[in-house]
Amino acid sequence: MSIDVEQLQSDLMAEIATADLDALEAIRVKALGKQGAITGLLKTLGGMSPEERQVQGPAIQGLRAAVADAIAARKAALEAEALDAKLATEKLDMTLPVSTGPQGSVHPVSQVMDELAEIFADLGFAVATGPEIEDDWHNFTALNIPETHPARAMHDTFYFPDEKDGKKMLLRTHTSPVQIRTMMNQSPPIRIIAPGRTYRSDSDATHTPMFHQVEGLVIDRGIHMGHLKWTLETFVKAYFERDDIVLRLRPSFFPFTEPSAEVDVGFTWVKGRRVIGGDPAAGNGGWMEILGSGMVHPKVIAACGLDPEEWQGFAFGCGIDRLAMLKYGMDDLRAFFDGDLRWLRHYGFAALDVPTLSGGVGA
Ligand code: 2NL
Repeated sequence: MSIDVEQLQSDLMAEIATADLDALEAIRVKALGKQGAITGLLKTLGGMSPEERQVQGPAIQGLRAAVADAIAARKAALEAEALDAKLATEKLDMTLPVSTGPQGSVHPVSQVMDELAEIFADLGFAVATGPEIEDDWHNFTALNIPETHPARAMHDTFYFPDEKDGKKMLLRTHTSPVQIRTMMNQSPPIRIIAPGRTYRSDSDATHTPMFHQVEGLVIDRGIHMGHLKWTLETFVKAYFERDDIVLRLRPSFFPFTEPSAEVDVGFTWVKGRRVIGGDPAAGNGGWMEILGSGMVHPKVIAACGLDPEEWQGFAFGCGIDRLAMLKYGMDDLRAFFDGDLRWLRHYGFAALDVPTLSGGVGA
């Protein structure tokens, strides 16, 4: 039996040299597959005499290796060619804007809380938090509001069913209990703000049963009304981003402060709208009440285990929802908590520039 190995090899090589990827696969099957020509030649080795096999064995193996290598090389070349062609015709513009999925937004109340934390951080205040479910001692008694005090009824409190140990549990009506807990757990000097959710059984165009409040508290030696007034002026200027803020302190009453003062901020009429800032004495404006404040009542300081002869302080409280409405122009409080996505898209803030709209104090 004589096979022209060389002839077969040169035929296959010629075919491989011009084959495309599909033809290449057909050649591989035809030569090296189960029924392939070279596979058939390898099978004939078994029937040969040792002498003949000595000659034909290496020749056929050499053929098989040469053809397999040639197919692999041609395949790699064709694939590289295809990739080059693709790269030459396709364009990838890395400067195109990325298409984003649905985006959430930061609620105006969260935005304002961040702004408040930033402004007061610059003045040395820490943010304090506490439970929204409180007992009546922290929410009322410690604040000089005894059981019979009319303020308890005025607060329209949400009470829980009576506890076995006689503790009356409730939803906090203000964030003052956070300040009470801070005074009992930390030593003066204390400078904190307590922002958070508060609850009163009240619902109309200007009241929601859940609302947000921020209270501030300073306890140190020798604190007086001057510190209160400067702090509030600095805060209101930073928050509304205006230097021409005029405040008016009016005598008032809260059980937990003495003396107490309501704080009005001057506004100016601009195109039929009230804009915070300017002096009402100039004639084109008026006063808007934004805060309640006062010197912490000695009985409150004593209830927290501190000596009121040594430690004094001021405190203030203010509605965050209203602060947000005044700065960002929302006019319906109830829409704040409806969860209407159209409202949130309109009034919400981008998640990546959360704080620092106000830039803090002295920025
Ligand atoms: C208002 C009035 C105010 C306080 C809150 C306070 C807290 C402690 C002691 C004394 Cl622990 N005072 N807070 C003081 C004055 C006024 O809020 O109209 N809030 C919306």
